[in-house]
Amino acid sequence: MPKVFITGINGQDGSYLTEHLLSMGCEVGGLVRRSSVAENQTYRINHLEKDIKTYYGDLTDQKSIENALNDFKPEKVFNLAAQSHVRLSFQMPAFTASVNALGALNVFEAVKSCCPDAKVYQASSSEMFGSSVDEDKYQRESTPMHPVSPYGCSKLYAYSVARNYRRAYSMFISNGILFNHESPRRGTNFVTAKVIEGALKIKKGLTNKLELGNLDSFRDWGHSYDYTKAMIKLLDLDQPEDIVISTGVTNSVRDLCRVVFSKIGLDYKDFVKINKKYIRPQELPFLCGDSSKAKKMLNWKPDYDFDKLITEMINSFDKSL
Ligand code: NAP
Ligand code: F7E
Repeated sequence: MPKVFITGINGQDGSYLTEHLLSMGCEVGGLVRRSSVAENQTYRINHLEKDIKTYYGDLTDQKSIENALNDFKPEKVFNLAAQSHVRLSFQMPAFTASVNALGALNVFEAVKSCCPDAKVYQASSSEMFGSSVDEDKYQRESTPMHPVSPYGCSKLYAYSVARNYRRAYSMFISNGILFNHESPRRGTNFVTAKVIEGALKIKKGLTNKLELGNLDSFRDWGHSYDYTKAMIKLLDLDQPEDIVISTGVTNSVRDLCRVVFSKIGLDYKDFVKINKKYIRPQELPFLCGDSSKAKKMLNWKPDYDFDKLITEMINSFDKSL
């Protein structure tokens, strides 16, 4: 079975992807950043520790990527590492570009020199579409990309250089253009996890309000468990491709609040307050992905819908609070 290397292995997607790959019998290695609190750093993959090989490294340090690849000798590389928070990318634009854009370039260069035949997955994002929506209100592979955040711009650079290296150096690099995906392992400063954790804390009497930003943006929310399966299928193709992964169903942040609070017997209007600090300098107002290409080429469709995703996240956060 193939040897697979993952940057961002301890992130939300990295942990689900590793579980899928190990269950298929793959050998899995990955890059982990040094942190002053090492025990927090790897909480999502601690249960997998004995089955994987991790290397300290950073996407901004190309030598560290090369050292890991030369030692592990992968046949597939998933580049999932990123500064993945859109609002924070406005506060740290250069850092975001350095990790997400130049960091991806470092990964492609490291693969080119250490394991040029390896198939590479680049974690591209629906945030690259920005303000752009087709007339039928979907985004798809052919939709023009007009990003509206430093994060979106950084991901568009990585997406473009992936396509460039594919043609220039005949490298196998595929872009998975993934719409928002969540899970019980989602960081709590992303809106689904924040709303669920906040609502449960209110229910338990630990706080009496939840402060949010824009309630009127729409997102197409799926589950990381499903989306990481699509990543694997994308690299199983014989040719590199750029493919949208989405549910095709969109909900507003207000819908999310209504559903979450009502599932635990509360009315969100009594507790949700707007705090300007969570409003972005520029917002992406609407996302809804057409994943027909994934259905056709990957035979992929999600198992989780919005309701099943939210229910699982509520149950999981409830147990851990
Ligand atoms: P995540 O939970 O934030 O994980 C990001 C991972 O990248 C973490 O392991 C993080 O390590 C690592 N990382 C950050 N900076 C790094 C650096 N300089 N060098 C090495 N590693 C670094 O994100 P996710 O939800 O799993 O997303 C995975 C990828 O898909 C990301 O590239 C994200 O931008 C992209 N994406 C996500 C979504 C989504 O909705 N989840 C949608 C489209 C695309 P630390 O723990 O040390 O920070
Ligand atoms: O925001 C609004 C916010 O931070 C969703 C990343 O995984 O998906 C993710 O990026 C919406 C936005 O995700 C709060 O303004 C309101 O409209 O959960 P989010 P995101 O920005 O869509 C894309 C596809 C990625 O690639 C990214 O890596 O919710 N919102 N109030 C809020 N958002 C947050 N975080 N916190 C609030 O208080």
